[in-house]
Amino acid sequence: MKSGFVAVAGRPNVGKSTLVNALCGGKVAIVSDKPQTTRRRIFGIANGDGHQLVLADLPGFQRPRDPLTEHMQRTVDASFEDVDAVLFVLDARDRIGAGDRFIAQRVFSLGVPVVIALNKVDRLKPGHIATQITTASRLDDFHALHPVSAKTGDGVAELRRELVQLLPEGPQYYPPEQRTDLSVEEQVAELVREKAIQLTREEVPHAITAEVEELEEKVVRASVYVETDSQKQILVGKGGAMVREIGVRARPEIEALLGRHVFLDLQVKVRPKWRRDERMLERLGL
Ligand SMILES: Nc1nc2c(ncn2[C@@H]2O[C@H](COP(=O)(O)OP(=O)(O)O)[C@@H](O)[C@H]2O)c(=O)[nH]1
Ligand SMILES: [Mg+2]
Repeated sequence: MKSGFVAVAGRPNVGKSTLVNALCGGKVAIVSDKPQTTRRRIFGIANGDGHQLVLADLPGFQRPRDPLTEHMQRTVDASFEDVDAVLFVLDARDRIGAGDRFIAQRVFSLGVPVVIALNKVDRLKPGHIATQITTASRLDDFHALHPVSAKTGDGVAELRRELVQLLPEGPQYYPPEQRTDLSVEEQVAELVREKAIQLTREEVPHAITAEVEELEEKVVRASVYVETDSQKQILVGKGGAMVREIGVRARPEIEALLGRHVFLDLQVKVRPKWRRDERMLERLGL
């Protein structure tokens, strides 16, 4: 069979995680309109006839500002080693500029084929897409360029075929029913974090992390951590309205993942400066 690893590179927010989900045909990675939603490397596994494509969804390239973002950038760097190809994602709705060129320098020097996905072409005028394709193609000597919409699925099947063609002969790395390398607990914690991030603004999303304390037949207990009391107040909300809303949004997806009904018990806790706490980062797999 053809099998191998493709790292997904690009600036924060260009739609890397949404595209990985689309390529895998199901939700593997959480998504939000806030940068830094993806904090660790997550394998999304796309299985097909005679192939297994393992996509490494990654945090966006960034200048490290604290131990957390430092760990994130280290993950990105390490994940470029030993890949069969790179999927370089650009945002068609944004100016293709210095940030993209900076990443291009890295990915085009790896010595593996680079496939460019020009994402978010949904509802863009053909003329605008054509201009962006021209700008993107000036970046470097890419293997192929695919305009896609991770949101509508346009162009995704063609992109998947392209990536599969680049894979060498290899073993089946994961059982075919497996779609990610995260444990069930980690997937549940990510879903809780996604809803919390989607419902908050400004600095708060960056200060949020989540952890599953207990996963039983009928009960899931999870903690949402923030760094300060005022952030906790926001996450709890008036009379507990916010934390309830997080639960309302997360529970159906958790139940779909587990394949059973559960009671979701969410606690909001303060953990000062957890982003600078190496032990906490390790515990969270960051
Ligand atoms: N319109 C549109 N929005 C998209 C598309 N792909 C992703 N997005 C949105 O872009 C934002 C960032 O997506 P995400 O996958 O988290 O980006 P990442 O930071 O690169 O992983 C989210 O609000 C997505 O819903 C797309 O194809 N079209
Ligand atoms: Mg992401």
